[in-house]
Amino acid sequence: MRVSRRTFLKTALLGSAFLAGSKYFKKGFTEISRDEGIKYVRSTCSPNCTGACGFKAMVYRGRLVALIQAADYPEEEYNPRGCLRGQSMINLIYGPDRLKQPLIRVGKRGEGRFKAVSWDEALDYTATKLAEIMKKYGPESVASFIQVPGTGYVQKGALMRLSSMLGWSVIHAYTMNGDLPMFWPITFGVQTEELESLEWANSKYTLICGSNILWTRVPDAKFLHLSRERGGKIVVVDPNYSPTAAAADEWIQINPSTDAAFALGLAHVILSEGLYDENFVKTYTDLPLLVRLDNQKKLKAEEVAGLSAQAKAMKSRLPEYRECYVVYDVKAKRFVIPNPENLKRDFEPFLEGEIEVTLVDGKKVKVKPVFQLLKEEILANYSPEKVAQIISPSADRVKEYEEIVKRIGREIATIKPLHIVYGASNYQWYHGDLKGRAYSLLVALTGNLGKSGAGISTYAGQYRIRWPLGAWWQFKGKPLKWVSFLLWLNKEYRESEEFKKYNKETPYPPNDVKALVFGWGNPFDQHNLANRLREKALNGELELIVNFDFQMATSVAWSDVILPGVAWYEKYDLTATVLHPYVQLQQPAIEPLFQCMPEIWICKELAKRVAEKLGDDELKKEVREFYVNPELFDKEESARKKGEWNLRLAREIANQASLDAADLMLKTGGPLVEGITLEALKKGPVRLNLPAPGKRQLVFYEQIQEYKPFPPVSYPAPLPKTARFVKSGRIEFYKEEDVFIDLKETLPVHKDPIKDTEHKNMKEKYSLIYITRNRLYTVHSTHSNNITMLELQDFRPRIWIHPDTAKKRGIKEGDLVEIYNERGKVYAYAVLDPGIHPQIVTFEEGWWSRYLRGTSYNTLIYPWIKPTHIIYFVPGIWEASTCWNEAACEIKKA
Ligand SMILES: Nc1nc2c(c(=O)[nH]1)N[C@H]1C(S)=C(S)[C@@H](COP(=O)(O)OP(=O)(O)OC[C@H]3O[C@@H](n4cnc5c(=O)[nH]c(N)nc54)[C@H](O)[C@@H]3O)O[C@H]1N2
Ligand SMILES: Nc1nc2c(c(=O)[nH]1)N[C@H]1C(S)=C(S)[C@@H](COP(=O)(O)OP(=O)(O)OC[C@H]3O[C@@H](n4cnc5c(=O)[nH]c(N)nc54)[C@H](O)[C@@H]3O)O[C@H]1N2
Ligand code: SF4
Ligand SMILES: [Mo]
Repeated sequence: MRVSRRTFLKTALLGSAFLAGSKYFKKGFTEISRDEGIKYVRSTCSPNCTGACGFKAMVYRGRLVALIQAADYPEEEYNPRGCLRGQSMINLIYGPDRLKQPLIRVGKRGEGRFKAVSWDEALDYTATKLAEIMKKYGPESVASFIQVPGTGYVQKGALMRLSSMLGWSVIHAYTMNGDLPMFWPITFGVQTEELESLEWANSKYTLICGSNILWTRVPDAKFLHLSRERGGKIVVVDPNYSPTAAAADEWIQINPSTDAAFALGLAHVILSEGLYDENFVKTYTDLPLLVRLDNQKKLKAEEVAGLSAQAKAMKSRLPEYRECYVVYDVKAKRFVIPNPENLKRDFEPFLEGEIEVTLVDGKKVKVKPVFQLLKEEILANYSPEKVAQIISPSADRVKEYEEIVKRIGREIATIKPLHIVYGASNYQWYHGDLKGRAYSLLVALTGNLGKSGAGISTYAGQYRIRWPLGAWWQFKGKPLKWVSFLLWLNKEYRESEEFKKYNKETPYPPNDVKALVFGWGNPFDQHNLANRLREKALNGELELIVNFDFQMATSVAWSDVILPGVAWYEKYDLTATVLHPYVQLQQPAIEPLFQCMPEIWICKELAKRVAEKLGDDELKKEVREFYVNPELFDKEESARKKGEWNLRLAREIANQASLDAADLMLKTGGPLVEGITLEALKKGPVRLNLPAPGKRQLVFYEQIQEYKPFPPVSYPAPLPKTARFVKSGRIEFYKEEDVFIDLKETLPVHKDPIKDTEHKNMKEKYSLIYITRNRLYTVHSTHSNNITMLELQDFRPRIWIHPDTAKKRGIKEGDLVEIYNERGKVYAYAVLDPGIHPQIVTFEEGWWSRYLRGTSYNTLIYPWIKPTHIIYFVPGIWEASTCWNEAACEIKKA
């Protein structure tokens, strides 16, 4: 390298100035002990990635200098966890986009022009606006949301506590993200269940259906390899040759969203060859329950002559969410009522055939067991021949696919334990619920639940509430008022006949949503479905937007006030993830940079100031209890009065308040966290007290091994809210609610993608499907601006397309391409990849608009709502969920 004399001199001068200024200069570098002033703090990395990897933060003179994998999990296999994103988090904390102080917008929304203001000014401004909106439209017209709680129960809980205290609406991010796999509540009555990743190594057969584990579970992917080393087989079902497919024993390329047909084809093999686990089916599922052929409803015991008295007596002893159904006992030769509260079986139900039953009114009706109906449906419509026609990507491979279906059907029925991983991208389609119901059928038919290495899992973000958090999340027990994100965005649907017909319980704020207060999310990139969020910001429908980010993400530019929060090495918090069932403590390694503040403090200040602006004396008194210990609140107020208040004091108090909140959640969290103390967590991770041996996270261990009824509880919803989804107490493959009958979805069936949605509106004009998979180099849009990660991507957003798709449109490798439909467009550079399905355009979500020439990849997507998803409303458990991939598009050279 050539250095000009002038540059050389300048550098040398700067260097010596630094040395002269350093107090260590006189001692000489060699005299400094390497350990002097170096400390390590155990914390966790915490974006919304399912990772929650333990890290040791190395701090030197108050500055974070390195992040080192903690490698201190009690199970050696779990060590170490981490990835390059987590290790280069320093790039964000000290990066050029880091927010420094509170901001108030001066330019137009989206423009990104702000004035820097003091905390007092920002908080008072926000509180005044919020109080005005609350008075004018009612408190529920302010909506807040946090992202996935598992990345931080304390600070995120503070925003929930604030929302509960002030009576705001709350949007559930899990459904906003499209992460709720609807087949879970439909089939099992739960939000989700899963195997922890350590258990993957115990599976002998892993069927990965549209989950890109090698990219999206970086620290867990090794357990797949471990499974293979131990003789397990890994099969990937994906329309695209994903990085995970490349690491598998076998890749089965299927047409987009044809998984239900594929799974039912496998079920065909299992049923027609008698390979199913009869005892499992009879004991744990609704397959033996009888269905009336006259009305397609399950036969209720109280309808049956001779059973109704017994049914009434039984029901009076059961919780009201249970229903008494009927099986025909072939040994006793009579109709009997299985106990929905105890699955231990003392009858021998018949599974196949048809019989007549006399009802209390003397009417005779024909009934069949669900098993019989299911078998008829599958034998008629899902033979390997028929399925091959649906799933095969080309006509000349149909015969080959027929053989594949037969072979895989036999393999999964005979090799145990079987684990199915049903990925988010795969269920994020309009009919994703049907696909999940079909995949669940496979684990039930083969008896692969409740055991080590067996089950079906969906891993999507750190959403899961592992134990009750209400003591902190609710202010004095005031329940949260939920509002559905998709209903908010989709006014047409809200006003449609279909909605009116099927919706019974989804609430909506009478005066609409007028203000948005959020943190830990970047919705103006990640969720601005069909530009609807941006529209609401631009046309003034949203009167106030308040954001807590710690860096200048796109949503900051769309906000009116920015109250800068802090990153995870600057505060205390509790974390937990679905992939390894540990509770961990985040501890501050450094003081927050600039004027950034822990979110708990921001929420406390907003609570106090909104109460004042509202002039509500009750609230003004109660707000002392926003921090668990009111003395901490008093301490800060008294310092303020004496003129002794400063940021450092407020942070110290906020840190103590954070620890108090964590302690409260552990002490009130019940058996799963019993005995887990902050003291223990300061040293390292502690496993949840799960019921399976070794405290392992297995799928429905207690239901299968101890005959407990379905569902287990899904926090925070109380059991009566969710148990009504599976009134039989069993795994349900037959759904009898009217909407399922109307849509012909009482049983799992295959329905083509796009047909019921896009092509109803846009006809066949857009023949490609736009899939936005998750990116290796970012966690959603977090790390979008990480210089290390950008370098690995040539600083370019890309789309992956099949060479034939490209050729037809005159697109060459590296060309700038416009991907568009009637709703929006986005730009990216073409990668020609023969592993991509010819009908698919794969874009990697998570790019900030600034890297996309101002376009947004989420403008192409529409907020579809399926009517089966609105018949109940339990936030984050049964409600409409975004389906990102149900989007048709076209591409051209830009
Ligand atoms: N690196 C990284 N990791 C992450 C995240 C991240 O942003 N970056 N985000 C985390 C979060 S919150 C989530 S929700 C998860 C999501 O993680 P995943 O569940 O792995 O989802 P994707 O990566 O979007 O898609 C996985 C695969 O689904 C395939 N697919 C799409 N449609 C279909 C279909 O119809 N059938 C089948 N069989 N396959 C299909 C795609 O081709 C793709 O290969 O990842 C988590 N982990
Ligand atoms: N088209 C399409 N869109 C998608 C998806 C898709 O597959 N396709 N996937 C969806 C899914 S599954 C998900 S989970 C969502 C994710 O969507 P988002 O949750 O909106 O994702 P991020 O971009 O990670 O947003 C996190 C933001 O919070 C900030 N942040 C991080 N930690 C902290 C903190 O401790 N304090 C504060 N104050 N701020 C913090 C970060 O700087 C960042 O701006 O995206 C969804 N959007
Ligand atoms: S980004 Fe995710 S996988 Fe990577 S270190 Fe952080 S938590 Fe772990
Ligand atoms: Mo997610």
